[in-house]
Amino acid sequence: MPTPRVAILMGSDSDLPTMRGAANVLISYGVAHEVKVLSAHRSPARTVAYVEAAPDRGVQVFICAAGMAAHLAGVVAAHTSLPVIGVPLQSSAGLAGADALYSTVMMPPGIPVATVGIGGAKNAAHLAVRILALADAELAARIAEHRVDMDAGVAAKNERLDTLGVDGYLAEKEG
Ligand code: RP5
Repeated sequence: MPTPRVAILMGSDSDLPTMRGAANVLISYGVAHEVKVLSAHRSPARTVAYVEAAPDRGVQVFICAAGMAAHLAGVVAAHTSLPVIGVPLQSSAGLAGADALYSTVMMPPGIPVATVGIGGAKNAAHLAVRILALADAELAARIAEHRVDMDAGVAAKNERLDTLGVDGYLAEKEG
């Protein structure tokens, strides 16, 4: 197994379907990572032990996802000097993820959590890759390629839209 450079942590296995998006982005960049269920509330000692041991195992960035009263990212940030990216998740409680967003983003000065949007698993991974790329020229080149690909994708859509018109474009997209 390659040394994991990114740790994707989540409060529950019910978060996995969303966080698969983060893992897939890291796979697309060829960034070694590991995925763990660790709860700030249900398994506090296990969570802290994992975070404290992670740097020696090669982990350089943490992505922490949780819903409801989401304290995972904050607790991880309290126990490491490595960058922590928080992903607030929507839960079934009916607050549409605003509960987790506030819990994750409002950290006290000195203990930062770089918080992405609600359910922003993919962007968390893109941000982790950008952090790693500061000291990894190969990864930086792959990010540049990805940006070119995105631009080409937008250009292709406009070309199709010009060719088909709005109704034809939507018919093709939906059909
Ligand atoms: C949070 O509580 C987890 O991150 C999850 O989003 C939410 C619900 O957890 P389960 O009851 O589905 O395990 O800690």
